Amino acid sequence: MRIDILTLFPEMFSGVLGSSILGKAAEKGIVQFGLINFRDFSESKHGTVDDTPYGGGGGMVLKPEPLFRAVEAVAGQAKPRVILMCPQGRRYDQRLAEELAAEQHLVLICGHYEGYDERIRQHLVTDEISIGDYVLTGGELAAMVVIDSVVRLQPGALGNEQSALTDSFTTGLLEHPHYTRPAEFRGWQVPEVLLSGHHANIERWRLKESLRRTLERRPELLAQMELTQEMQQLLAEIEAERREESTGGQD
Ligand code: 21W
Repeated sequence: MRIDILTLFPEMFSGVLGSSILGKAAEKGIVQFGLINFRDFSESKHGTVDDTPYGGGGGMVLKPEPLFRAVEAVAGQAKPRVILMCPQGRRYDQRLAEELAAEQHLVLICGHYEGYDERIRQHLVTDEISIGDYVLTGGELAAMVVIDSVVRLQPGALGNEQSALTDSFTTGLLEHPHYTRPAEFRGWQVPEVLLSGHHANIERWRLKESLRRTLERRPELLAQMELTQEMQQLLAEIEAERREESTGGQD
């Protein structure tokens, strides 16, 4: 997979793209990154990339020419997904990460606190993505979130012990609690079942605690899921335990 990033601040990416899973994926040839400063594609000798808005008002608007020229320079023959990182875009989630992970070539466009000339949206961009309802100073951090989540889904990007298949947003449940040594820490015990060596009971406990956590924190995830017989049984137990607690154990 190839990922080209169009930004006025390419230096923001060097740490993230060079480190850890992403750096190793690039070393292994699983992904190739291109960092393009679209100021280099400006038509003016001063490197102008924005201008005042037609119709007046404040702020600046990114001009179409530098972005069109930069995308045309990286696009090649096949048509890449050209993604504009912007607050008005489709909300990013694991489903969209999986969709993008299946592409050969992504081009990510990052801007700052300014508008884009509408012709960029209409005639250059194939997708607009937001990573959530909060205001960033620019699209770069959002692009890094997309890149990180897409690259780790590429075959061979994760070590064997980390599997994308068991991620909570892939299984649909939040993770169960984890414990390691010591078995007692400042008087707090590790749950007995985890020390028992009884694997079937341990799996059942883990599934139950995953369900409990999802019910408590993200009930809308459970509502969207198909539940097995075992999950329904465990949820019934959890609900009985909750009723028990809310009556103070008096019945
Ligand atoms: C913040 C850009 C506000 C534009 C005309 C002139 C990319 C982002 C961003 C930013 C505005 C994402 C205006 C979640 C985000 C991003 C910077 C509004 C006002 N109009 N996902 N000026 N949150 N943010 N422009 O902020 O570019 S993906």
